[in-house]
Amino acid sequence: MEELGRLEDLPLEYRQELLKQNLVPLWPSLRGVLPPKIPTRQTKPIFWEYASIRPLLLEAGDLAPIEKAERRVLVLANPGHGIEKMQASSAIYLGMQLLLPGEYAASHRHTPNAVRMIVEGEGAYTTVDGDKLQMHRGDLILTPTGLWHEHGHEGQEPVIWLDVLDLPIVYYMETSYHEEGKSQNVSNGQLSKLYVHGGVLPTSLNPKSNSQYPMLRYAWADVRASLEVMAKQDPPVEALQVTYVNPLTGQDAENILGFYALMLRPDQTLTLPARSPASVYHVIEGEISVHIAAEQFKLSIADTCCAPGYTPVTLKNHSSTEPAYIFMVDEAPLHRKLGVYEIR
Ligand code: 1HN
Repeated sequence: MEELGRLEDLPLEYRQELLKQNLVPLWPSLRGVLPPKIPTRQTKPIFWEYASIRPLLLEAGDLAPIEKAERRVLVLANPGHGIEKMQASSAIYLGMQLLLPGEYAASHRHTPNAVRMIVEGEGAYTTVDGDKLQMHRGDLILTPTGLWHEHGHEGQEPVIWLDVLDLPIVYYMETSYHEEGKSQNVSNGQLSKLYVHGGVLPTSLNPKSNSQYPMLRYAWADVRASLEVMAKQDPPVEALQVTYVNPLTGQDAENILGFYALMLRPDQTLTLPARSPASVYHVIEGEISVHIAAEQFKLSIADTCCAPGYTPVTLKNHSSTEPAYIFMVDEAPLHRKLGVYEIR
């Protein structure tokens, strides 16, 4: 990249004087922070195979007792950011969490927003803001900023889910912290179950109607059914995609990251245009390939990959008979709020 004068070309004495006063000349670094036309991205296209994570996560079940670990998680880290930073992208954190039968992960709350995408196993629940939410495969459960949450397991088999947080950006802003709490009282509200169909909302007679986040669980059965209805439309809808939204506002379910479910018809290829946010793809059902710039990944059920922003992504269903279903995450709500969202 073209430089605007080099630091080394300045007199040594001058540089030392600047340093002493905590001053830095901009011109040698200007092109670095404002590259021409397209941002420099540390986020690399990376793929994580569930079949390889699973045995290591189960081994962590022996190595890390839940009381000591608090949350038993293997983080899906993007080496482009430095693996120790525990980031998938600049704003997205991903982790696979294991809860064993009988275990309890104590109540806490924190500033980063979280969601869980349930990957495997029955019988676990998470209680968020007093709402006890059962976890079934494919369900999306929200833990928005500041809400108390705890996990428990009343079933027989290990339960595994994908955690998605905006931790990297909240940490970068120096706003990340947590509080420990006591076990929550479960309210009988089952508020999330009241939000069943788009277009109608329960008229506010319930005691928690003041909650900013009335819907905390999006059952996979319902989301899948919505995609199936879209798939039957005539004329056909090209991109079978739904956005997880807050039913009170119609806006994205959380403030920073966006969550979506996509259906690919048998043999369908779908190209998503280059957009400014980084994105994550996680297979709920089916076998797909994901092309990201020069990389191509083959994803089976529960596999996950991520793509940098400003890069087109092509999704392809490998089956000629079965649809494929994909959970997608991006940083679009953040980019829109900041005014930097772009489609190229
Ligand atoms: C957290 O609170 C959970 O509550 C999971 O299950 C993963 C990663 C970073 C920070 C907080 C949870 C997390 C986390």
